[in-house]
Amino acid sequence: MKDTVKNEKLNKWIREVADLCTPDDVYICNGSKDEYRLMIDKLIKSGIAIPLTKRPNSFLFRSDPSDVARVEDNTYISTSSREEAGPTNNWIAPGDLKKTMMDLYKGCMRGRTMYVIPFSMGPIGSPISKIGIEISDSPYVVVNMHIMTRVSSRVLELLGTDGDFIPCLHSVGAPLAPGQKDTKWPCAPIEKKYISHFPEENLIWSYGSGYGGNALLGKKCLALRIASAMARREGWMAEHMLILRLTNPEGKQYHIAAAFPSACGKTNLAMMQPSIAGWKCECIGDDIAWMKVGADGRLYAINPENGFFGVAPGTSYSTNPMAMDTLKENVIFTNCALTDDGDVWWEGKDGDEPAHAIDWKGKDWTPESPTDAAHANARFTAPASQCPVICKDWEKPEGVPIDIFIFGGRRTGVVPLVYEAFDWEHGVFLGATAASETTAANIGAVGNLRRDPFAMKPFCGYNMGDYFKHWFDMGDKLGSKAPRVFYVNWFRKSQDGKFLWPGFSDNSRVLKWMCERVDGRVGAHKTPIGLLPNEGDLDLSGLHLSADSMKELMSIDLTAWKAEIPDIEKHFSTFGKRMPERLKKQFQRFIDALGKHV
Ligand code: TSX
Ligand code: MN
Repeated sequence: MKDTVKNEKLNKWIREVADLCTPDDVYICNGSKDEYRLMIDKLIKSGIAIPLTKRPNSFLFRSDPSDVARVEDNTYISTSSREEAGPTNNWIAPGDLKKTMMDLYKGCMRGRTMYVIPFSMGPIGSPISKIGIEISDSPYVVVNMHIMTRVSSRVLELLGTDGDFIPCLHSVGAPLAPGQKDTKWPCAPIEKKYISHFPEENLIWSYGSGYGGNALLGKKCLALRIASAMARREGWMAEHMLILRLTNPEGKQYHIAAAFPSACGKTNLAMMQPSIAGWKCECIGDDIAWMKVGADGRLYAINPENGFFGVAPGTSYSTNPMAMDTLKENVIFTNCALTDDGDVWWEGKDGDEPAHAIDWKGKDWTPESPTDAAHANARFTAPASQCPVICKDWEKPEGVPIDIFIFGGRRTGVVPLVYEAFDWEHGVFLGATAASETTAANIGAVGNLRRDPFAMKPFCGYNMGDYFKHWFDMGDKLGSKAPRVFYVNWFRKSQDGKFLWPGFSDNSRVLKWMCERVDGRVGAHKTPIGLLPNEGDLDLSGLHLSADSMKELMSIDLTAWKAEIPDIEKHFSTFGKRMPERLKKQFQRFIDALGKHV
């Protein structure tokens, strides 16, 4: 251990954690292919990883049925005061939470190996990147971190003797008594799961879950919750946004960052291939954007991740062919179904459903079975570098200059296909009021309207009222170089219940209009809710869309918009004193504009 770890803070922390958690072994990861292979081989031997004959170097894992998703009710932002965490976060005082968790951590790695995982979020050495060290007793976490982050001994070198890092402590919370046989997916019961963030000291403590964002701490915990708090302190942005590059037929590049709540097809948009001739679209990231103001005053974005941790069900050659091609080899699948010929399957995959499969719980499944073969939150973990349309500049240390921000949600009615904010301040209002109707993928009733400001509700590591203010502050800093802001809704339905907009590749038509707005090539008309495309400006060439459908898609029903006011009022009132005056002013402007158009 002494040989590889020269960083004092890290050495001390490793020793403290080992003393507390009492693992059988400590292993420092180097991120190499050999290390990955050795870990996978062990997981295969114990029956935890299932090799897939159809996909080279790819494996299926099945989680415990109780450990299948992020646990938001067990997720805490532990700041000195409850006020600092704000109304959108669970809060326990740091002293109390640490005491509770220290008791849980005591001896929790008995019978297991403690892995020390040095990783970089963002290209190693980029001025925008951050170094994290995850300590985990889960080999599944190690192999996933290999794909999702840059795990490397170079990170330790970069740390040197006194460099700083974000400590991320993780345990599945299932110590083994001497001779006790391990389960295939060890984890703790729900009442012992804690996903805790201490933003005032850049610290993450996770206990009891081995799944996704609860356990792969570089992603939601570090790159969003902790990073958002750092970004506010340091004057940059950590956002729940995809990043893409559009290139027009003349070769001009536009960079777009877009925030959507879950079940809106964010990964699909990130890898979308345009249906309009001459336009090119490349993926830079599908989930998180870290953005800093560059020397030229523009906003530059990097994708801090190294892979895609995507929802498998619904992913197909028709919804996302580029994702499907990303998944051909070197992939970890979790909670997908296993076919008899040794491939994975999930609901919504292309072709016929298999006549027989093993479902995500390890049981026989046929099309007659009453349950789904794959879990609705089944995932793929795949290297971003394997995406056929990954942008050649996706690892550029300085990032790409953002021209356009998009917010959106899934709305059956009311919200038109696309509109532009009048200015940055109005754009902040659009982000702050973003809402989506719940689908079967959410818990609770289908079709309820849920506010998810900036798609950051589960991921903002501090008071969301202050987060809104941070957006205004960034606007002040960026001035005329701020990205233009748009709102989209791909999901509006006609009176007879059919989607009005074809979506997917045809969304490129909407993005094209945004680019032409940036260049001042097209106008827009002012409405109470924002700037709408003028008739004929949206490129609908080759699209079979009736004039009536288009009219319905772009229509603004002022009565329906007025009916939104009480819900926005209720939403905004939860932020109390922390609600920026400038946002209240935007809301008042919105109310007034609607009032004038009776
Ligand atoms: O991801 C989606 N996008 C963004 C794509 C770049 N989805 C899937 C959402 C679930 C995650 C969409 N679904 C989109 C969309 O733009 N639009 C729709 C709605 C829709 C569904 C099916 C059709 C059309 C629209 N089919 C036909 O028109 C044949
Ligand atoms: Mn996400």
